[in-house]
Amino acid sequence: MSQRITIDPITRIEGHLRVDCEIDNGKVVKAWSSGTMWRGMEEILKGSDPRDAWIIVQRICGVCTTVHAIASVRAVEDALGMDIPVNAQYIRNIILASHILHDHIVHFYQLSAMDWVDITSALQADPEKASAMLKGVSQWQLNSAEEFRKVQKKIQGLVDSGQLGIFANGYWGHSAMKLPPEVNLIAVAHYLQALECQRDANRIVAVLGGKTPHIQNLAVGGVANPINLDAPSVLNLERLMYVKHFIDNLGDFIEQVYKVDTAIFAAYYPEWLKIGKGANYYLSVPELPINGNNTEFLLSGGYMEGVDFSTYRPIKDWKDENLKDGIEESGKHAWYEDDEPLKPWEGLTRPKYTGWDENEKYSWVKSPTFYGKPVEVGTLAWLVCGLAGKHEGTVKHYNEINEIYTKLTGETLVNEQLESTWGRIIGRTVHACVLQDSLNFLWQSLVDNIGRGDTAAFIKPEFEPGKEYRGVGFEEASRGMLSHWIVFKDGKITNYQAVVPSTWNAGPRNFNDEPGPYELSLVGTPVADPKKPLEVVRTIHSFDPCMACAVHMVDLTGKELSKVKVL
Ligand code: NFE
Ligand code: MG
Repeated sequence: MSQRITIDPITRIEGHLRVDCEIDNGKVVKAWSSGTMWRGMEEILKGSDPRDAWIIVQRICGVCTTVHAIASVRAVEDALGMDIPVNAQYIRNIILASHILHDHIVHFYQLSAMDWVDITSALQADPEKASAMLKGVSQWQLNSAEEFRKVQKKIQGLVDSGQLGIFANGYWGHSAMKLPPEVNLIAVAHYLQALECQRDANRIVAVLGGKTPHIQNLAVGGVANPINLDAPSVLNLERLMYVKHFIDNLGDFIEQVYKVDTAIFAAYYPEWLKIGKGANYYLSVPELPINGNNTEFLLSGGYMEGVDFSTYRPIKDWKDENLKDGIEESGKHAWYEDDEPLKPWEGLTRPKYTGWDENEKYSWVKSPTFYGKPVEVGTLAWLVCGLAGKHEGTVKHYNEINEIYTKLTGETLVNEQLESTWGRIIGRTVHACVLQDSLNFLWQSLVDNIGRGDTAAFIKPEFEPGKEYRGVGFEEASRGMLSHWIVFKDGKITNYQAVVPSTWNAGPRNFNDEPGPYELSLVGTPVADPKKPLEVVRTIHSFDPCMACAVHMVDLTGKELSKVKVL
């Protein structure tokens, strides 16, 4: 007999996401993904000065703040056809990479680990055995039996007090939890250590960006960081060394903890390397430009159908017409007036709330498509495109995770297994490793360039009166490909559309009624207990949803838009 469940809201994500599933014979057969909050950023921007847009649009989200700011200045610079100083590229890139590292660490440990880890089982673990398990795969100094004993004591204290605090409301004791007590203990220890480590990533953003969240140092034409190695209160040698110290700390944690835990978890959850495949098309864009005119990048991008490497098409830079031409958004199943797919420069955001109806409109998230197809963006897409394109760092770090996996299981991961819930998480870890390498490179490049006497960080943008400008700013953000599309004339924005990673992945059915990536990824997922749909949450969490970004809309009347039905 088929059954319906509604999970509303899905928690440990940013914003409000509702997922409805039809379950038949213990498996999901159909799913609907709904963004349930409404805001209005794209409309607010109309009439603003394009040079101010970045500071407004980064308020789309309190999670991926820097990414919208940077995409926005890139869009205006693209419209003006202007280059920026190389120091500005390095500084923006260091901010972006650090920000994404923070995001990935928090996703793995704070937002999704508790879907896989049974914290109460950690109390049964033998700390000596936990420590011994990590010998030979990790050199992290906090993997000692003594450290694990301390963590066990902490958990015992929480359990005894009856207040699990940050660990309350987990699916403890669920039949889908498979880790042995020692691995559960390791995971909880690293959860707590990750809280410390992610701060170092944020500190880099704050030192260079002036504050975080929501950096203050951008400008159309570069950055507003005055550079002088010997002067106080500017970007000087002391601050650069401070940044370097945090980059090094992050490197240790990512290599010795995050990477190793990823392989260990995968080894204990091999079935999740078969469940959770989303859309059949993958898209990522090149990121971390290292010259002033955006023609050379540290990270590659591309398009691919499934994991058929013969279909891989590299995207060399953001000017690629095939990339720009393929992107459209439809509101057919979303609460907007306009059903027909529109190109973002012509895009419209006219809200029209009609209630939740699975056959009509059921989400505030629009449905983006690439040449009419639903496309998955994000770390899984980025990983498979990087492997197909033989991106050196991607291949290296992926192989290293695979080596640990082989040590533990005697098996080797194959590409088909990456199209899965756990594949998405592996992709995120590989992305973090590659970003970490990039940070070292970028920091050194910045210091060397300043050392050669180049302290330029800003070029004044020039605007021609009466001319209509159009530009697009692409970015490979934490959750995947982001693009900001701007049209302006005489210093005023006439249209602005953000096509956001979580919009691509969380989008409802498209103009041709095909489901979006979240919806597709849930089909076939086993659900042991429909009252505790942990399995559904695992797959949705693997995308790292951000609904503030996906909708960039908020209901100003405070009206309740939907109700919790089950769970
Ligand atoms: Ni609000 Fe975001 C990222 C953007 S959303 S987190 O990464 O852009 O998908
Ligand atoms: Mg939008």
